[in-house]
Amino acid sequence: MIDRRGFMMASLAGPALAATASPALAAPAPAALTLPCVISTWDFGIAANQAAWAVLSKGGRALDAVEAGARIPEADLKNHSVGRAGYPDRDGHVTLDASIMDEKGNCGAVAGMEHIAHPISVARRVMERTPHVLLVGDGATQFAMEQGFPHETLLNAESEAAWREWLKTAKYRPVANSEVGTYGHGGAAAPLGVPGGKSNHDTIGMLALDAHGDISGACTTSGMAWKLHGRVGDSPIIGAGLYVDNEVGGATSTGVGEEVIRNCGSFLVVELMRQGRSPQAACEEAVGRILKRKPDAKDLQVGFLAINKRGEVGAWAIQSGFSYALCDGHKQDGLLASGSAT
Ligand code: SD4
Repeated sequence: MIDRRGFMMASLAGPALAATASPALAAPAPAALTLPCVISTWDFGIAANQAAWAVLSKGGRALDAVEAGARIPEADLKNHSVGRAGYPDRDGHVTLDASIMDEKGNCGAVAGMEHIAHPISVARRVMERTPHVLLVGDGATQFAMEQGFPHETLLNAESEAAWREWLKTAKYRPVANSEVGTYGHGGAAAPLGVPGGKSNHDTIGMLALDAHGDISGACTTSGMAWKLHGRVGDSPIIGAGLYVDNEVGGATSTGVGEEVIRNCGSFLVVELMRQGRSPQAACEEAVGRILKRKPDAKDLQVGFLAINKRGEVGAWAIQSGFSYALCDGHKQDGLLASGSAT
């Protein structure tokens, strides 16, 4: 278990730790962001935050901000972990997961949805135009098309080539999470590295506080590369990959979704903050809970990112390499390395 000193040292080492992830990494996290503000997972969160900032800086609603922000990596053809050009599942299908939640506790999500490039916007339509929370698979695609979203081929040449390369050595044997370097299918060393790690990271999780102090969150991903067809991760599960509560703050996660779902990760972080923990302490406790129940999870990556209503931010991961982007009126391109438990 990491102690406070360990965390401080990891934080101090942060910029060096993540220097390989991006040259733009800055100093350790500020004590708090000023409102309005937005934070998101990974270095591609910088561009997403700036799209969210365009909404927030004009006095816009946090919900509109997180939707606008999440759409940036969804549209990015160089990003193989979110939206268009996402890596496919074992059978070559690009299946997308997303969820969104507002300050009133309204939420919507889609899981395993194919052929629609902006799952975050479909999730918002589920929230606003249906009595439901979660639509899956073909039903989600059908709903999206009824709502006017274009039907597209999401697998691009680069992603297909990577999948075909993986197929050469894949054995399609489901394996335990503890087999490092494989994800879901034994036999092949994962060409993408540690599941959820630096080179196999997916998912943008985003949390925004608007000028009124209202919070919303969004989470969108193509999930783990080469997953079993039909596998759903944490990102579209409210309370796992995303949770916000306007009395407290919000949390989101990235990494191996199974471990997050098992521990109701984002809900846990928010509830710990409700009980008085700082966002940082809450993220550390949630990671610690995963490792306590399942020590083998040390070989996987899970990262939590959280913010409370005062704009205080926290982040913590099982392994080093998790970065997160911060944006407020002072600085719109902040990027920090999270500390880690191992
Ligand atoms: C999932 N949490 O589908 C997502 C993937 C991810 O870094 O974030 N990987 O489990």
